[in-house]
Amino acid sequence: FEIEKDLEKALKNNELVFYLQSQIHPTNKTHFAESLIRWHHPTKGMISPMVFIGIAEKSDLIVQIDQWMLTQACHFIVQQTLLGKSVHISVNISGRHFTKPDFIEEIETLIAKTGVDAHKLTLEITESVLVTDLEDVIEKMRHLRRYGIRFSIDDFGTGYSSLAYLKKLPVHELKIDKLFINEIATNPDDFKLVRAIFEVAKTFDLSVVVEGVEDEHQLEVLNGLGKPIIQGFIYAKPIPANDWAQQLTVAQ
Ligand code: G
Ligand code: G
Ligand code: MN
Ligand code: NA
Repeated sequence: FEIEKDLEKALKNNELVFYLQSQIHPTNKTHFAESLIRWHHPTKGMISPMVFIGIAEKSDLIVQIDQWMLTQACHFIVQQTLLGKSVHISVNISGRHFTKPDFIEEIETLIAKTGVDAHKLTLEITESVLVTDLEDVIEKMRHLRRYGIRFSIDDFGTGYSSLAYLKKLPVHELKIDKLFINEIATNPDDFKLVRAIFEVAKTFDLSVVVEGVEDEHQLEVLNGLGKPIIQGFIYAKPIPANDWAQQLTVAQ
């Protein structure tokens, strides 16, 4: 089983599947979710992105995967909006993709082609992007923000970039990785780290999404620190987008 070759086929043969995981906001009436890819392999069954994203990132395959997902997400937003549902989708963008010279153009084309309201779209990038050409990153974000697109830093705190960039970067949101959340209710160091990230977010007026919340103890600790957006199994697992859509209520 050669992942690279099979992935190319998967893109052609419609084997990729679009999943969504709810992000629970303390107040907002809009339904938020992160798009997460799955691969329905003809003989191996469902394959987790943990297995293939890393390999795809070694080539432009990851760009094609991201583009496939972005297109799905935009069509989904348009479709739900027509049904009177207010949704907001966060899409993962790999570093290789974001740093492409024609990234802005690609997103502009996507917005034009799908007719999506870009205010309903967040792009998640990781810190790895920020250690490349920071001026280029800022320029791209500024440009795309004009359409209403939001930016989020995924896996915040797990990379090697410095905090200095935060004051320059036109991002809206930090996502705290599950790694910091696992023992937040029992490990004082993890608690202090997460508290520090909340402080940083407040300083720069950024939203906080907390990933990997699985139990009430974690939730209690987090709600004591602020009122973050929660993405975790305690509320919802990633499910096929069509199933996710079934549970939505009409806005107003
Ligand atoms: O559910 P989870 O196992 O879904 O996802 C594992 C990893 O795969 C996550 O780190 C996530 O960022 C990554 N991932 C999921 N979907 C996509 C995608 O469409 N594009 C990229 N670049 N990464 C994705
Ligand atoms: O792109 P990112 O690394 O943020 O992707 C989120 C990852 O976290 C996905 O793999 C998703 O399935 C996973 N995830 C989200 N919530 C939970 C949780 O509560 N428990 C576990 N084990 N994984 C989670
Ligand atoms: Mn993500
Ligand atoms: Na993460």
